[in-house]
Amino acid sequence: MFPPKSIPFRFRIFLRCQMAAVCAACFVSLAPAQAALVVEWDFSDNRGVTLTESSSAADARIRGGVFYRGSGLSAVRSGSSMSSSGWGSQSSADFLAFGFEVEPGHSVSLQNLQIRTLSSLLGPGTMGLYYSGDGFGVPLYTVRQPLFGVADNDVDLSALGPLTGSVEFRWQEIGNNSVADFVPTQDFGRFTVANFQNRLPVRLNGTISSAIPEPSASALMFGLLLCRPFRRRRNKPDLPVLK
Ligand SMILES: [Ca+2]
Ligand SMILES: [Ca+2]
Repeated sequence: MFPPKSIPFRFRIFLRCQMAAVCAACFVSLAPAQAALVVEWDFSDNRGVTLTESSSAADARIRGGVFYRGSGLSAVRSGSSMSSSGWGSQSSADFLAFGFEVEPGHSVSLQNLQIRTLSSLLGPGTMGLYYSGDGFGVPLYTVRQPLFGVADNDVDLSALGPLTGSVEFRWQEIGNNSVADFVPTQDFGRFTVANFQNRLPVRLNGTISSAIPEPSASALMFGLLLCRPFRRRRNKPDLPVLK
């Protein structure tokens, strides 16, 4: 059984431990990265007027930002959510923003955004999700807000690729047509965000990569270095025994 019995028992045990560590490191290195929490915001505990909403959890390599309104909007009282009025104009200041910052040395590949949105009857009818990567130029996603209902949006963001630094998303109205259709969006109409399916915090999921070698890779290199002298010894032909 490897390592051979010609090696002292203690050293064999040590080598076995190192080999096990190397195998574990290989397994971790080769395993596909699973999408996980990047950052989330919990609206379930909100009461009254929400001016801004801080992130409730985030990966250690991410600094969660706040949900905040553009200067064209006003806060409206709402429960378990964050609600805004002032959508009647077609101003670039009419937006609801949120985002995060990636710590230096890391990048994030987003998988999806999960968020519930709803509009009142004369609130904004069609909403677009924009992001800072293209200067909020083209909507990544659009949703037609349902009449007397909610939209649970599970937005695929996997096409964005690795993101670094500050990232911001914005909800903005597309056009100026209310949920009631054929009626312009009114300033007193509301747009509201809340927890996805009324149970999961608003959440960005994805995978985070590091430019710094992962511990598993370091362990692999360390293990290989330890094995080198041992492998040399195995391949070395036995010296003749002098008598
Ligand atoms: Ca909250
Ligand atoms: Ca508008």
